[in-house]
Amino acid sequence: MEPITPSFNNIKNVGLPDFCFLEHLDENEIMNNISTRFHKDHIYTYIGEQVVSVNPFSKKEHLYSDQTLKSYHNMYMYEVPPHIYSLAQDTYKKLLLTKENQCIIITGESGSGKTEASKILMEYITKASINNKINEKANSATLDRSEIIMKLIMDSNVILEAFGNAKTLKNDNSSRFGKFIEIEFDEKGAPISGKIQQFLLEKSRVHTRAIGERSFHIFYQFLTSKEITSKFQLSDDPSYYRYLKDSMCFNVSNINDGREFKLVGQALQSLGWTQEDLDSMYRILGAVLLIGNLEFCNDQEKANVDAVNVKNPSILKKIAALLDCNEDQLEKSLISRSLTLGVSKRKSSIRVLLNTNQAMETRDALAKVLYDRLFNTIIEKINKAISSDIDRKNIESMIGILDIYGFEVFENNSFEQFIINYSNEKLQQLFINLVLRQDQEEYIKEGVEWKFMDNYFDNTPIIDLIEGQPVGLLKLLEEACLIGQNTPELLIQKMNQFFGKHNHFESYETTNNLSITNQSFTLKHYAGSVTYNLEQFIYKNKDPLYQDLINTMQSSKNNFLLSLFQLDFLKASNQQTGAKKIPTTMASQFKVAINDLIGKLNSCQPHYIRCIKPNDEKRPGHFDYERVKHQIRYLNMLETVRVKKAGYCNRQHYTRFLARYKMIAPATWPFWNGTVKDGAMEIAKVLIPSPIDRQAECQFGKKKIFIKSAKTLFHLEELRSKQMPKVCIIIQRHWRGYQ
Ligand code: AOV
Ligand code: MG
Repeated sequence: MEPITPSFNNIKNVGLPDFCFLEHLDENEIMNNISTRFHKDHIYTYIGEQVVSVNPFSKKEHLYSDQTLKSYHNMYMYEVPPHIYSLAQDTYKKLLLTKENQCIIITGESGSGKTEASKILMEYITKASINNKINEKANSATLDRSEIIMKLIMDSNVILEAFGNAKTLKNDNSSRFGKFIEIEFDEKGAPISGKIQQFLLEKSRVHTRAIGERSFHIFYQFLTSKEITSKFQLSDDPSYYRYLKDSMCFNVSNINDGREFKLVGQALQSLGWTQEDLDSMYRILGAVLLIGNLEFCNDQEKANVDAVNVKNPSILKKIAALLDCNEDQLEKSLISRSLTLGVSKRKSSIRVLLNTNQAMETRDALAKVLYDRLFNTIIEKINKAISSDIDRKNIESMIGILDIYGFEVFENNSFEQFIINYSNEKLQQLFINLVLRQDQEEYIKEGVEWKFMDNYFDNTPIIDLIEGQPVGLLKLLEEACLIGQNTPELLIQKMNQFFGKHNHFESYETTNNLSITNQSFTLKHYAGSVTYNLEQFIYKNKDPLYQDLINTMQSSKNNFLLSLFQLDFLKASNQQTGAKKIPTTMASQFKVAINDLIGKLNSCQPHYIRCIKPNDEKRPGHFDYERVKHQIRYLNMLETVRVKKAGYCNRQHYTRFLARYKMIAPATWPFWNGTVKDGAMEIAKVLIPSPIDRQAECQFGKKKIFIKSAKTLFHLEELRSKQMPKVCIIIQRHWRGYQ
């Protein structure tokens, strides 16, 4: 195992385990350290109590063995090599100690390793909390419940990834939704319940995506089952379905769809899904794929030449059978739309026939709504299973784990990337606020000297540009959706009018940049510039949900399918009773959700994992210096280390400090009868005899000692190593005394 307390010798060999140990702090030193460590297979490094993780793109089994996991049990972060386990242990320990809610925020760009990190975290928390419960000698009923809950939460990962992840050009297993998993504990630290919150699934992936990408894993998975495809008379060939065929990618080299599908089935069953539920789900998946094969043709006999009919009625028949709804009604809701005219009692309804484009749009809207509702229902069912039978009074505190979609830039960026990158901006801002606040608070709480630092990159102007009031990009987009006249060109004009001179905004009017057309704009995000194509923004933000489609789904005889549309019944009755309105457009709903989440995270004790992607080719062992440097810059790493170092490179509880270093001072060795703080002061006297130097290097807080520089920490370790033979002799004598 890597020693946590480095001597100057091994710095050259394996790098320093904590960036705060760097004596001369600059970008090069950070880069050298991270690169040395990466090449020596040390993918984790601390910045104080944060963990920086560099994706190895290859399995490192020894890092996650049972033995390694056990070696982190009950240890403090500074005592053990950097690892996600030590951060998980620290989080759990703080939960037990303070009974305060904890959250772990995992950030990094697409493919940097956030989702993997979240699974490693959960594995540790599962094992540590159950182990703790055994030690607490809890009654066996609670122990069973804890084990069951954690197993269900772990199982739900498999399901969520199957339905919410997909291969993109950046990542073979990219999360296309954001998730916040809360594990709730009783007063003894046993997990007793859980909750999963999801953020805006990228549902347009069901019908469209870039060439070389895949739709959600589950579609390819369930087609591998001959039993299911023959039961529902579906083709098992993914290329038969236009929705899957269009992006020309069916297999992913390191993903075994058949094997994953078995795991998904087992996980769903362990959550209590019946065979009937599973069958209904397969019916919906099959129907969604077949919906994509529907085509429309002009109906010459109708007065309106634009009007269309379904060209392939046999497919329509199959879809109606799978969804157990009326075939004629289904066709009607795809090729026409009812419009309500007049007000209150004078209301009347007319039917408008759709043209080909409108019918195709309606068809895709049906596929999207079915899949999105299915995804939400799955999460609801998971939540029911992991929170049932629980008396909420028993919940003392929780650990929340946030794993969202990472910052991404493609050749063509649309509304989805805008939302994804906006949420990453929000997290970046939270990081800046919390990291500064956290340190400030700790220094003040402990009563040590502290000098304020504020020379970091602040992304507040970008966030204000996006969500500012009274005018921000979201507001303009919302207006474009609610008011008639809403073309991308008009929207761009409005954006220019308000933000043409903004430092983080560019458009064709403000720049000669050829990549920006009159249907696009560029935002200079904290992590880089992204040009967004506005073409689909208004449509996607409106996310029209055609009432006729909903009515058709609500006429189904399949109970499972009906349950997906239950909320619409509720909404309709709320509208009649005039209940509070929820925001109507996607972006404004997302803004409310992300701000609620930020509020929640703000009320927890935060812990950070910052993930770095070493190269864009997913190549094991390859460290692309420039790509990493770019990330180091926008992650504000140098500034973070500076802020941490401006304070103190190391802080330790007096009890631990005394236990580890008491052999250094004659006054504390072998026994010390005073307070732990006085004992630590005795050790510090031996460490730095000059009172002035000592005062500059060590600060004595209420519960912790703060050590300024890594040099002092190394010196401390050297003194300890020198005294170790003496300790061994005494221990041997002690044992002989018993023999
Ligand atoms: P992400 O969550 O950050 O991207 P993932 O966690 O999905 O990224 O990681 C991408 C891939 O990198 C994984 O599928 C693994 O193959 C590999 N990987 C990541 N972490 C490790 C690790 N610790 N050890 C070995 N391999 C790893 V996105 O969801 O796209 O933002 O939206
Ligand atoms: Mg992910």
